[in-house]
Amino acid sequence: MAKKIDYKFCFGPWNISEGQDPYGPTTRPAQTFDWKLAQLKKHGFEAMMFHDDDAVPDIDSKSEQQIRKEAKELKKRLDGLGIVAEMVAPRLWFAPQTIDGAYTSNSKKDRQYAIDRSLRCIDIANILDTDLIVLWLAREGSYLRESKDAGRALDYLVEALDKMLAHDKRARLCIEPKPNEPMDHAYVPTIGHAVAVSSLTRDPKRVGVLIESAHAILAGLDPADEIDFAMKFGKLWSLHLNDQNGLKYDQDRPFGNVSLRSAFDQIRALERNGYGRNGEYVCFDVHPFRTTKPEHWMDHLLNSRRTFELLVKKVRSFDEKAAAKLVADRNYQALDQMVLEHLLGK
Ligand code: XUL
Ligand code: MN
Repeated sequence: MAKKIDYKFCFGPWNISEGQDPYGPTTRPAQTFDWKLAQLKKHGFEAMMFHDDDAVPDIDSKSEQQIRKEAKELKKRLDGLGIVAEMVAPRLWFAPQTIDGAYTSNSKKDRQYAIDRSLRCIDIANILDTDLIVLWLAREGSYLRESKDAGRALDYLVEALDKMLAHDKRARLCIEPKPNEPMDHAYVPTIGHAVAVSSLTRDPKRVGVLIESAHAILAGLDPADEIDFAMKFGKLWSLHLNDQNGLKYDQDRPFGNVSLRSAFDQIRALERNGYGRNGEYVCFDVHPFRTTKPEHWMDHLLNSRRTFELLVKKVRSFDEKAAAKLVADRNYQALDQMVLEHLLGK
């Protein structure tokens, strides 16, 4: 039997957010980036995810040279703390140039901004010694159907991915699909779409995917099936575990918060496909509740990791032989109860 995987965990600075939502301000005091790095280390997480402007603040106002200098300084700090950078992601949804989309904007000049910024992001990743570039395509979609052309958008997107692939032969691009929010309809809403897009690029084997549980649920899909699908193509290079209560706004709840069974199924899919065997991290894209007091600031992350670890034990102690017998006998009623009782500790 293959060796059991020891998982490595990570999160991003935005996962220790201060409680703001679209309808109200922060509910916890602002913290420095260094405090966030220290929390990560203190609580035994191995790596941090970065947006390009987490690594180099105010990136748009800085020269290439200055960006490199600051990225090098950050790398020194990370090395000193023993923290790995899992990935760097261009934040392409904040700038005035991305009001009408980034890679798929109707404005040529603005599309160029998105590409230039992505190339700087790859430079930062290089300095932070990660080859993983995460692309959450936040504003690549339509709000008003007649304002865009989905086929043309795909051409623009592939053109941008090709420029990134050409810029650095080592970079691996990891598309994080999400079906909606902030757009009404995203152009790359699911893992199937992302895998299809990869096949149009100049180097498909360097274009993979990142699955976020909540995003799959928002697309009406089962995150466990998305995991099996992506891994069949060898494309699951990162993971944002969390949970989501139905088709609402993106909730980023703690892992297992809504459905323990779905969380169990996601880990079962990860285990049977060997996720982590090539050094992939388990990242939690979870947010503290707005009501969380400062003294409980890290609990959503610690709880997500604890639930993950407890469920790994549940997956490893699940009687697969007995389950297979019930499948062979088409006794899915008994299989259903077997899963429930296993989760209930019976
Ligand atoms: C947005 C989302 C982002 C990405 C990183 O829903 O999940 O935080 O994970 O850009
Ligand atoms: Mn995410």
